[in-house]
Amino acid sequence: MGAEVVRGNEGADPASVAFDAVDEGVKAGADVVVIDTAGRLHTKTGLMDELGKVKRVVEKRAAVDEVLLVLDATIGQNSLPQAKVFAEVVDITGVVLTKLDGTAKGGIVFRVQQELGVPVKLVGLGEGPDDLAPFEPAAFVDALLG
Ligand SMILES: Nc1nc2c(ncn2[C@@H]2O[C@H](COP(=O)(O)OP(=O)(O)OP(=O)(O)O)[C@@H](O)[C@H]2O)c(=O)[nH]1
Ligand SMILES: [Mg+2]
Repeated sequence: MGAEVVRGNEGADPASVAFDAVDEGVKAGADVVVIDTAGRLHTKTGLMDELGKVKRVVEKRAAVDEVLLVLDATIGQNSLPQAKVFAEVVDITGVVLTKLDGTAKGGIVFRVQQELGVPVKLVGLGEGPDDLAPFEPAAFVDALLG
């Protein structure tokens, strides 16, 4: 996709890598810096604490505009406890619902929305770079009930 990737040394503190990425983005005049917090299980307290730290450290360099929680539509009810734990650690501003191109319809996002009070902003409709699309509520409901 042509994005610049900022890496850290193996074993480096994720918060420091995230800080460096934002620092480089600011210096380069980038429009957007995306921090992907790969492989984070909500049941692992250490990883959740680390996530909170990533946000606090990054905020020393620039304001965080969005905190998106990516939920996999195929995991159904399991999304809810996951969303709750993430919301305790960081202020989530929106949900990304992936894998809506399969048979899963992602009805759990109604509960997630009620619980977190934030909108679904993007949906995943495939594995290609153009398959992340803005969420269209009417089309979502039609697919859910259709
Ligand atoms: N069909 C389909 N596949 C998707 C979608 N979103 C992600 N995938 C696929 O699902 C797999 C896992 O996606 P990742 O983005 O690596 O998942 P992740 O949650 O970031 O995983 P970790 O970083 O390991 O925690 C990949 O093969 C993706 O291409 C989607 O909306 N539709
Ligand atoms: Mg990942």
